[in-house]
Amino acid sequence: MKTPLRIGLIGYGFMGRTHSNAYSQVSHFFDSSHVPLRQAVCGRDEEKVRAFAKKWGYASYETDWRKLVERNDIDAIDICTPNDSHAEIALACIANGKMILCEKPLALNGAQGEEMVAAVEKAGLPNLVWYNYRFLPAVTLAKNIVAAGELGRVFHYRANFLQDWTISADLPQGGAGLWRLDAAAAGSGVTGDLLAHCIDTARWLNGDIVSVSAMTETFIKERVHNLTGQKQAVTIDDACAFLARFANGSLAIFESTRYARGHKALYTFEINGEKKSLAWDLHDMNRLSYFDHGVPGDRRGWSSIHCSDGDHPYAGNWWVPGLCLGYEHSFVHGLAEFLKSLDDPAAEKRYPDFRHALGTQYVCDAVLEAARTKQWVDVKQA
Ligand code: SOE
Repeated sequence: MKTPLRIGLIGYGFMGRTHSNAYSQVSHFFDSSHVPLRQAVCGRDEEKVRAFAKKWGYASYETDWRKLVERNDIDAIDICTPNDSHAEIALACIANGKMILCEKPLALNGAQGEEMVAAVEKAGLPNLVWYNYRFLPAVTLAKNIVAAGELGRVFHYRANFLQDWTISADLPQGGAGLWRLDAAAAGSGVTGDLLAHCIDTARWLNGDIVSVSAMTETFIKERVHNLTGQKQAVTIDDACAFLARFANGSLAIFESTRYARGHKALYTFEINGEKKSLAWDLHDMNRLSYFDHGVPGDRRGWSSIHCSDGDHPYAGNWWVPGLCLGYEHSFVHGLAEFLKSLDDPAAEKRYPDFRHALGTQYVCDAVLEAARTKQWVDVKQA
């Protein structure tokens, strides 16, 4: 028997679209006794939210998120608003007994995240944070290889997330689309927005990060604020690089910027173990680069696994072998994992829940503190 999972989506920007696509696709490709229904979408601009509801097949709309979370025909709320409202909305969802799927990062900082984790765990409500990249077949294959112990002792982890969209000094901060430049709405710049992705993947693959040393820079010091029309100080980190130690003794280097001319969204990582190394690149997302030192010397070299065969994670649920998947599939897979755990709450969770995302938040907080104090900082563990 199928159980409907009536979704209420709050926010309908870029992430609202990726999640709506996942709700519409998942039941066609992944079996679960839970079937998401696009029950309602919420946004402040009535004309726009009505148009979004029509385009994406939501049965109704609201213009006040408080009304949405109080509706008794909604089972789960998807929070796709800017970061400064995640905690308030999540706490209201919990008070109203709703499951939560929250856009990353979990909150503005660890203190907010702790309150969210305590409340959601006390209420026993299923919860997910949409760190999506781990659900791409090549990244999940990397996880499976590492988890099987095939790398042996891990020595190094390195990751980059590079963009170039904020280089122009004329770009304003704040408001729709540009709240990521406004520290009040975003909490931080590239650390919470981009490095948080790298940290989620890194912690999933290689375990806890225990200490960090960091530097940040704000290249453009003032920008016009869309909400006030005034030039205001920019207080986000435009770029951040940090060194880290993992609990397993390996060393890491992470870098992110929105000032790497030519790079739109280049997320890469590499992990080096005593027996094998793995590397991945978002621009070639279906491939996992793989080096096996166990191969005879004259055949040894990096190989490139195209993760599109039935043997590869998630790929068998889609088309025939060899055909590619894309960015949008990562959200479908994350949702499929969430539905799987509703079917079987005892099964291993492959998705980041609030507690895991709090651990990532603690790393971000420690990175920003390390940059501020120019000291190594120990990372609080979730
Ligand atoms: C920023 O440009 C952004 O859209 C992030 O907010 C997303 O989380 C990332 O996946 C792509 O880049």
